Amino acid sequence: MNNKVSFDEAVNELLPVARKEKIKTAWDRYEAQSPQCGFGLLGVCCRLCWLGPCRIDPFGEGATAGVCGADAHTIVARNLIRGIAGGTASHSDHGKHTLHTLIDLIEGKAPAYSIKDEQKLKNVAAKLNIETEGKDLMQIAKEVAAVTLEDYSRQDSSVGLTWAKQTLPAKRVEKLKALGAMPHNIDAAVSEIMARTHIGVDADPVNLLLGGIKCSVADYTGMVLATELSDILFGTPQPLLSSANIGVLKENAVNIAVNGHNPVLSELVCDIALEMKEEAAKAGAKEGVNIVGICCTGNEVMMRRGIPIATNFLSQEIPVFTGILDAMVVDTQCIMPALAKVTECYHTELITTMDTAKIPGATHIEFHAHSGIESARKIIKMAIEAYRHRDPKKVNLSSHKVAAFAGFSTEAIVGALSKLDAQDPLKPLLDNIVNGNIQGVCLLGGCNNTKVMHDNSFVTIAKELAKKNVLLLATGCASGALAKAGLMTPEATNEYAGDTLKAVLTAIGNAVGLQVPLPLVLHMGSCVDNSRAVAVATALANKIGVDLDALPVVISASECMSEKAMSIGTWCVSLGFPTHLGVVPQVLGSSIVTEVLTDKVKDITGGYFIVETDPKAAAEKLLEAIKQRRRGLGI
Ligand code: NFS
Repeated sequence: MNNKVSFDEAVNELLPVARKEKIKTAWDRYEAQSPQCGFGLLGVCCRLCWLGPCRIDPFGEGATAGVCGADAHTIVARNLIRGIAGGTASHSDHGKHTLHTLIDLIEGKAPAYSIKDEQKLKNVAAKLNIETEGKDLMQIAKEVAAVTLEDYSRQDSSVGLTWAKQTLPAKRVEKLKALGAMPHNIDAAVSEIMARTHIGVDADPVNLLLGGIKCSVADYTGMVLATELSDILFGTPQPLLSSANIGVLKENAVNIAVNGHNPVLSELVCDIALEMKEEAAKAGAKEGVNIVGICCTGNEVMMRRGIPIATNFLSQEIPVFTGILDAMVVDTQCIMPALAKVTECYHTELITTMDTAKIPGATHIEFHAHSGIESARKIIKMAIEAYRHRDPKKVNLSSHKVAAFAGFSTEAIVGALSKLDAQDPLKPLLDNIVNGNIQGVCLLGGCNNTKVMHDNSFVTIAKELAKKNVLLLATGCASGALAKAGLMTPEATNEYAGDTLKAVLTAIGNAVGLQVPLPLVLHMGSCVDNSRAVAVATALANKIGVDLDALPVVISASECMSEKAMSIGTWCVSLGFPTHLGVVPQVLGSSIVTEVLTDKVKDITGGYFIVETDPKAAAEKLLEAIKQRRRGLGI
């Protein structure tokens, strides 16, 4: 098999180590799965009841319906919206965990946590229409928590989700309501999908897709509240300098990778790591404890603390092959169970922490908000112990490490712009969009996928769009890829940005006292932090009195893979954005579903999917979508 699987040379260099040791990685497992099931790829396989499994012949020569009579359109639509429900459940579960940590704090049951950003709490309260005058912080937090809890528990279906209504433009909220796509309760939206896709319920593909749109609004809601409550508890990110790629592991430190999505645990691990420096030194690790990040937990701690990011989703097994990763602590989502087998061949401890996310072969150290400090200590102790058992024969150091700026929260972006215009911070951004210095904005997000070369599409699309003066934002594993590729630096702006974009990023860089341009790609955080990009877009839309679908803002998920990516992609379309997918979604078995997603949905939400697997062609299509929006605005 080809050893050049990635744009990231650290991956290409360490993969042969695994091959030599006969350890299988995601790329080997993908090869073993190939060719993948054609029915599955088209979405025409139904396993929803035990009459089946049924599958539809895509060539029209065999079965045209399952045993119950469901045809390809029904089956494809049901499969898709079940994926959206899965993604929504995941994000909202993350949000709920953060909410319950806040509630535990308010009730005095989470001594390790505090309100780190008081101003953010007040701003959130104001956004949710909660009066703050004369109330102490804990009272405000209590009321924010109560309003948030209602979005998970409201039974009155005539009332929409508060967080969605208060964070989206009024015009969008009205549109969603008119479509019947404003949920009243996040959990209910998920269970509604499960119920309507049961055998013998909703068979109308278009109605099913509308259900998917409604659920995706619940997904957005779970994400925005997860981001905002995390900022309250852990601080709102501000620009900082960090580093990226596997070279962030240190030979003389106890290296711990935090992997997953939930900052509730990783924040404590980072706090306690500082305290246990001496203990690590006693074990021989002169540089103490070195925390690095993987996937979205990595993005969370990078954004708030400048913790370096080692790698992203698809290459999460790779750091183990350096032989100097002492522990990988995982929380939830996008954690490959394969890690247990890979770490078994090394001294690396794999530690799971959540009741709902255990992996056979891993050590489980239960983590709860009330006893988090003890768990974090146990985890770090285990890592220090593992450090003593490193096998020098298995050490393969990687020199791949680049600088990466992160921390571009909405507040940080507005703060930087306010240096240009203190009274009206959005004006400089808007003026530059109107005069064409900035053609539009593209949010690069989403996962990695073995179906395309690792990290390659993100980098290609970013460079192509930057050349054409498109402002680039990034989240999730896209930001991991772009950070590793060195695109989150001022140098990248100088090298790749078109002249007018460069001038704007330089002007802002100078205004904030950097004396260099802002980075080419602004790191906005983890996947739930896609909500930060919506906040920027909403502020722009509100300022000029239009809905989101009028803005020259596009989304690209060029290596999408997870159910969460399905739900995010769908809400991007629900909110009105042209949304690129660089991996073919499993819907082509239905002409109706395909047509609705790529075309007809435009008429109802203004957004639509662009499916293009070639990154250069994708960049052109995204640019064309931006130009179309500009024409619509008459600019
Ligand atoms: Ni998003 Fe983050 Fe990565 Fe994809 Fe998984 S880690 S939440 S789902 S793979 S971007």
